[in-house]
Amino acid sequence: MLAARRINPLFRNIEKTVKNYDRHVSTGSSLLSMDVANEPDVPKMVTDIPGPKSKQLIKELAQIQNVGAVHFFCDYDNSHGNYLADVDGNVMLDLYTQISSLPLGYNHPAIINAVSKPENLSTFVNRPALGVYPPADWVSRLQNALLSVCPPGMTKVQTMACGACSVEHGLKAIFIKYMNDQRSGEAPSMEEMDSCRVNKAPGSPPLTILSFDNGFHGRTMGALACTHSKWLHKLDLPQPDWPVVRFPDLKYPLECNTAENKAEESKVLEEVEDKIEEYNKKGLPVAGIIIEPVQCEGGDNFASKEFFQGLRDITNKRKIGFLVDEVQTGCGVTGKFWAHEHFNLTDTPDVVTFSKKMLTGGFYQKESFIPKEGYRIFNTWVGDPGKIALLEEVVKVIKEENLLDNVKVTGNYLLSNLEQMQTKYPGILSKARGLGTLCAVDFPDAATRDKVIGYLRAKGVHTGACGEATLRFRPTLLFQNKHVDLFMERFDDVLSQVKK
Ligand code: PSZ
Repeated sequence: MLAARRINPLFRNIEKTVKNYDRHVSTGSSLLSMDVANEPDVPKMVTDIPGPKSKQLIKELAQIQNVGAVHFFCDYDNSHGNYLADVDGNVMLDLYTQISSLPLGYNHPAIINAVSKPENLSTFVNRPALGVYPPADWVSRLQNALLSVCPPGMTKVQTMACGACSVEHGLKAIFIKYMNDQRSGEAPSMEEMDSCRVNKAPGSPPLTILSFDNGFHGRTMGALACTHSKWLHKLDLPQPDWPVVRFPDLKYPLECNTAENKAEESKVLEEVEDKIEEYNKKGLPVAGIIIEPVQCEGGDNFASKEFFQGLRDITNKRKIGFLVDEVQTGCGVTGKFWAHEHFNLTDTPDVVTFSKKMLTGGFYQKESFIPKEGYRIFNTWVGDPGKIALLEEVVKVIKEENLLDNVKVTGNYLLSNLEQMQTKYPGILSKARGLGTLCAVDFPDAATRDKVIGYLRAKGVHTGACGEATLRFRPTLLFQNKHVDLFMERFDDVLSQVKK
């Protein structure tokens, strides 16, 4: 850290940044009217993107890796709050935030502070195999970082590495619970223990998980079997025969299509029941259902709380698992800490997965879904205490600064502005929708959407796409109305250009 202080301009600024931040926190000022540390007032664009330095680095990286997905190289030292700097000196308002994974933006003083505290040094230096050799502060860190923001009614948490890894292990917890119920809690037979090692029944039972078309749950093999958004994720990879049901296709504006949307959701719930019956009958019993509270990668598709209540009721009635994947919707972006809190479910989900803004992967689970034996949900690291130390700070800031309120205020403002823009540009924008700052709007086609994203970036606003023709908003929890105004001004310009 000392060596870094000498050479890294970021570290030179730490003390100043942290001191200013401490002053801000101690005065208890509200972020709704507060500047984020070191954030610029406006974007600054000096080159095309990718600029010459980015292009050179992309060329060099191409000698080592496939660079087909690299947009540009970033200058993280000079990125602050909601603003991302690139290596060519461009500074953009970032509404995409590393694929929706920055709770407090870039170089937040509370996080820098956590990294620079001497008492945290060992946590960052020594990475333990947490499942077998946890450090003394592990319990209190779990309590501060993860249990203090448990979904209501849930009290157990398991850390993991990334989102897909969390989904994988969440699915395993569901299968293991299902088979434990089948055996009425008895120990497995010798035959089961022998046969599973070579992928044969009865130890490897032909169980399935029901998922939804256009859902995204990660790219590892089990998670991928539940992922149905783009062919690029799936092509050439063998997949198990697991049931897939379409996600409700709601008509907008919602308030003008209530009856139709209700009928659509009831129909999908019937299709879920039918599909479970079909798979049970053909000897591939459905052990659980996995779903995102809002289908994010698949196009920001929303369904009503009644739909989710219906699913929870089906899974409870049939005694199968219900996994709610909050990797992208969790950590406050919808205005509640967990998106499924909006649904008033009759019972908590059985498993809730998280990652992205939570900085660590993992999942909450009902106690009955924790396997009896150790080493069943396990790997070398089972997460990373360094990330939990950072999450502790993030959770503290979210609470101290009432960031969920900030998200509600900014989210409402963003959505009402999108609705106004949709009225102004009816041929270009449709289906403005959102919960908190997790907002989206549709374009007539991907080409128009991508053109708008390009033009916006040239004007210093970095946004992201999802689904076929959707623009999505994934800002930090520090995103404020003034940022919305700045975006809308540029959005209006770009749309009037596209309209011509
Ligand atoms: O292209 C990709 O691999 C992307 S782009 C966005 C994601 C992945 N999102 C990750 C994600 C998610 O949105 C949901 C709802 N569930 C699971 C995942 C997987 O998380 P990671 O990427 O950490 O494995």
